[in-house]
Amino acid sequence: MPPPGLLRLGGWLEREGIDVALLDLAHELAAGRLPSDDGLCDAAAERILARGPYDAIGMSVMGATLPAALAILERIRARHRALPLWIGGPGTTGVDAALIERADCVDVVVRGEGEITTTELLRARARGRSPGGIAGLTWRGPAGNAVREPDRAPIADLAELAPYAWHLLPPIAAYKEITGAADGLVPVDSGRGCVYDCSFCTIGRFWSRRSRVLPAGRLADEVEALCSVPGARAAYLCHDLFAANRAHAAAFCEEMLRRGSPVPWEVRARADHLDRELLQLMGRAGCYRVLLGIESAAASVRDACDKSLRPGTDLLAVVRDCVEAGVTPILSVILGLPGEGTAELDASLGFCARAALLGGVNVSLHLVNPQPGCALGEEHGGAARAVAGIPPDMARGAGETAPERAWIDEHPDLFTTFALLPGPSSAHATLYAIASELPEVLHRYPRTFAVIGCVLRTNTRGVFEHWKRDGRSFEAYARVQRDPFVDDVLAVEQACVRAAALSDRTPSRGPRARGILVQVHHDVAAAFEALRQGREPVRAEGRPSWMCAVPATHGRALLGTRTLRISDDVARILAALDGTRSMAELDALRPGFAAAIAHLEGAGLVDSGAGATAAERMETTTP
Ligand code: B12
Ligand code: SF4
Repeated sequence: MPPPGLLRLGGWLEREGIDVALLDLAHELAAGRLPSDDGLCDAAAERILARGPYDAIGMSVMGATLPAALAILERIRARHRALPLWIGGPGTTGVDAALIERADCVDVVVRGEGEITTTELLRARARGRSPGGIAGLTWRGPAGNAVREPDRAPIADLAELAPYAWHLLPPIAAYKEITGAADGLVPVDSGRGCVYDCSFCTIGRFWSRRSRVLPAGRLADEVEALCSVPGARAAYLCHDLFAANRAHAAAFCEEMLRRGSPVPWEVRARADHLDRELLQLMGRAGCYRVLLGIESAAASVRDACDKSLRPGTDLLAVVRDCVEAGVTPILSVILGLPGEGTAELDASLGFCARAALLGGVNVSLHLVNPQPGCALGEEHGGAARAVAGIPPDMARGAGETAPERAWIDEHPDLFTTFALLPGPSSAHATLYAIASELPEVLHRYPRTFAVIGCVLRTNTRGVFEHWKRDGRSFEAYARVQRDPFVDDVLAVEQACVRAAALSDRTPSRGPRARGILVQVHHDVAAAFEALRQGREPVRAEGRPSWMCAVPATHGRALLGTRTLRISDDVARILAALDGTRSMAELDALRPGFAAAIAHLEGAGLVDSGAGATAAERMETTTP
């Protein structure tokens, strides 16, 4: 995705009459216009300078990209000693003074919101004045020391923000072509900041513990405007606290509904800011996904990291409300937070496994990272260390070239983004294995996983460890349990995986069945329902029967799959609907077919008549 902060900042500066150029180095790298090896920073510096001359150069950083930014700036400084070099963005949190003291290639750090501070800085520079007295800056004083000006008061009304300066970056379509992402997701600067101060997170402090939103009408305008942006298909609302202001969230939804929900959108939010009624409204207004910072299912661990979740919040109920509203929740859970022992870890993993049984839920597990600028960084940064083979999530894919490593090795305290909390390597390795492998298994095979847990009489971690000791793929591991009930459940879940991936867009002559048929020997539908309700399933063996896995969609988004128990007759009809015969031909073949097909279409099992570009075709499997 393109950088929303710089699109906004660029628009603001242009509106102030300032000549701006933007260069997205991440995009240049992805497009193959920069090398990904040790020559990256040299080439990036060349590329920046080739578009000059400039009065000043600013780099936008996250903790992950800070070493690369410094390596690039030092190369620019070597060529142009007098050119002012500035830095801004979330990666400066907590390290602004140290950067000024230790990095000769940084003259000024713009802390927090950039619009007004950068305008004042540029004006001062144009008049030949020093940055002294400009709120929001940390700069190098005459004696070489870091001067920290007071914090900048945030812009009170975000309606004052400028529109994105789209023309300063490649078009969205160029971003999407390069990454091959079909999502067409575009970031919308929908609100800024957070009032909380979770110990592992820098966002609250970066934005001075304030939360502001773009007025609902303006936000709806910006989301709707994506309709006319080639390559854009959905909006990614950047604000971390969607629905902190419930009235604003509801007003935005109503506004989107009034406009016919023209663009699907997704948000990040806290579980204690959502409720059933709001989620239903969000779902109707086009929201298809919400990222929820769960952090830990153990209240003691959440309290220890100052999550400050409203007492009495029922996390599982919120997840269920999301699912029922057609909004896929992404559950972000951090493993290894201070205070997490085996019981707390098991509570978190159990919560994830339980939530996955609700269907259409994504689990996202992370290892904790003591970044600079947050309480964990302050407390544990000194003892934090990089662990070979375990890239911290906040730094994944960064810091790998020699110039970046040189910065990290020389100043490890500035780059704890690349380190993990102190602890035994074996504990890191265990958590890393769980974080990297459990989510996908829970996504694909939540019920098989749960049924094996019932058979083995063990918890989520127990099944995971048993599987890992076996050493095979999860599917093969499930099969070697040699349990016909597990086989049936696995077969239906495998059908779901394949149903979600089915996509046949060739035109058909007539009705075509959707999904995948599986023959089973147990009452799998009843077992699934029991699991969904959190009960142990009963293995009810019976005569062979049919289940059908069908893709479940919400607007244009694929939410997951549904499974339906169907009769032998329906299975026979579906198997005959391969799209090669028109409705009239089918009806002539067997009178009454048309009525039956219309009924099945209503149940979502069949795609309509001749000429339709059906989305899915039917397959049949027997376990
Ligand atoms: C959208 C988003 C993305 C998008 C777009 C990223 C981008 N280049 O901006 C994508 C998906 C690509 C992304 C990727 C990553 N992200 Co991200 N992302 C966000 C998110 C949700 C919103 C950012 C945003 O739009 N903020 C609103 C705008 C207005 O603010 P802003 O960007 O900070 O810009 C303002 C000021 O900072 C300032 N400013 C910024 N830069 C500069 C530069 C100068 C010179 C000046 C003067 C001013 C200035 O002016 C802007 C306007 O006021 C934030 C969370 C959040 N809510 O902040 C995480 C966040 C920024 N991401 C984060 C991370 C870790 C990453 C990744 C490193 C993850 C990974 N390992 O791959 C990658 C890095 C990719 C990259 N290219 O660098 C972390 C950063 C933590 C930290 N302290 O460094 C955050 C805070 C989320 C978190 N979990 O804590 N991200
Ligand atoms: S984790 Fe979420 S609630 Fe906590 S400080 Fe960060 S953005 Fe705010």
